[in-house]
Amino acid sequence: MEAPRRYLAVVVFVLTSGCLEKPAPWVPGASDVEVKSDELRSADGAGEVVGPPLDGNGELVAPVDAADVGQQDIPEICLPDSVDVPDIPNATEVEVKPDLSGDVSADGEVDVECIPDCDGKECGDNGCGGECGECQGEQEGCVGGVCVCLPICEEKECGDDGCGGSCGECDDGNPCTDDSCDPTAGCVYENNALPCDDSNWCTDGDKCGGGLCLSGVSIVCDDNNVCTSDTCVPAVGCVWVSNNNPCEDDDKCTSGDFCLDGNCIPGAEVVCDDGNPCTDDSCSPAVGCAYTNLPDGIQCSLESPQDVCADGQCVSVWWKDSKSKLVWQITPTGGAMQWDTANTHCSGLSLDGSGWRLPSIDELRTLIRACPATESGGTCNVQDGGCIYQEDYSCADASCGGCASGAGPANGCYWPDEMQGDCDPYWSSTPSHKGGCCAWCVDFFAGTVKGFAHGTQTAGRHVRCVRDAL
Ligand SMILES: [Ca+2]
Ligand SMILES: [Ca+2]
Ligand SMILES: [Ca+2]
Ligand SMILES: [Ca+2]
Repeated sequence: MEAPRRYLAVVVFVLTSGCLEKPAPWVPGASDVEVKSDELRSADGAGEVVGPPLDGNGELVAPVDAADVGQQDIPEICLPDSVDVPDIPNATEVEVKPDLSGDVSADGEVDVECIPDCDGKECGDNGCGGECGECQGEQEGCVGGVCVCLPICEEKECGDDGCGGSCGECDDGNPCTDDSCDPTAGCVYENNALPCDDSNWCTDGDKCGGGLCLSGVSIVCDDNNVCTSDTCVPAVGCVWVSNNNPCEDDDKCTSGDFCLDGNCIPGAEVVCDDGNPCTDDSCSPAVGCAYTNLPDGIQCSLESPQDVCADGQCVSVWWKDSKSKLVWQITPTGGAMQWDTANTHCSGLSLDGSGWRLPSIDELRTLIRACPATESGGTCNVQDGGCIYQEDYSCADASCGGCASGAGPANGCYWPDEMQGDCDPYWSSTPSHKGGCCAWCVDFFAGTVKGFAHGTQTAGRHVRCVRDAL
């Protein structure tokens, strides 16, 4: 702030040339007496101002008559015809000292001395038309009385401004460019390959290329939950919405499992029933339904007591021939065997009870179907109580030879459909020779009635036991 200027007005009255021999002008009071401008005339002994009169312009009216000045013995004052009194604003506050060492210009103007004010300034106007100092630096200029470096940035968008600062920053706001300043070219933006963000939450590994942020790979939103529909929204990322899809609760003993609130809800319990009375039906979550065979021989039908389980199947173990009224073992047991063994096999058989025996040749012939010559009552003459021994070769005539091989009505066999087993010769209990060496058989492959030796035939001689109806 500019220091207040104080003008020390030294008002000097100089006698005109016509008054040189006269005493020095009188100035009221002592040199340290403050005098009001309108009291520049004189003062009496009591300090009263009695100076010479002023005209309307504040100028002294000369000459001054001593009588007008007062009664004191005051030398006559010689005053110029007129003296310009400096226009002193607010003169009541101006200290005026009667120092007569000053000058008065030729035209009578009173000089006012200017005191330079450089307090706290190293440069700039001193307030009196001069300078407080000069700045030395190449780019220095005076600002507020202080020498400061003035940046030079004409036609430069970046780089050093000469004052330790920068003319501007190179920033294109693009993370995919490296921003730098070339001293001559200005800002330079070079593409980089930094990771970036394409503002798409559904992509990952975004990377800069060609100055652009290139999207990375699509993210996988699969939460491995079939009960949520998985989608990706660029502004949000993965979104999982509960659905009502079918699902599997990892329990194979429930079915119709369904999704609810993102969870798989068990459906109805699985009913494990194979409709087979010879299996035990159960369920385990890991496996589901399981069917275990019940032990063989267990009766499996209330209506048909002959039905028992065998290898997990409910089968009839015997069949009653409505024509002969005989009850036959349906499935042969024991395989091929000698005649003696066949007899003991049947007598010891426990199949829905006991009472089994090896059939006689008459009983066995009742099983023959579709081969009239060897069926019961056919032309083949071999029969219990009749022609039975083969020594005379009179019993087994040509008709006992049966029919075409493998052409029977039950899968090629000449027996009822209900029968199971190999289509081979089956032992009867009836001997075919007097010596007891041999016995009659029926070969159901051709419907043949034929005798075989007891112990020499171990292959293909089967047994189907029979008993009477209960
Ligand atoms: Ca992304
Ligand atoms: Ca899901
Ligand atoms: Ca389930
Ligand atoms: Ca079952």
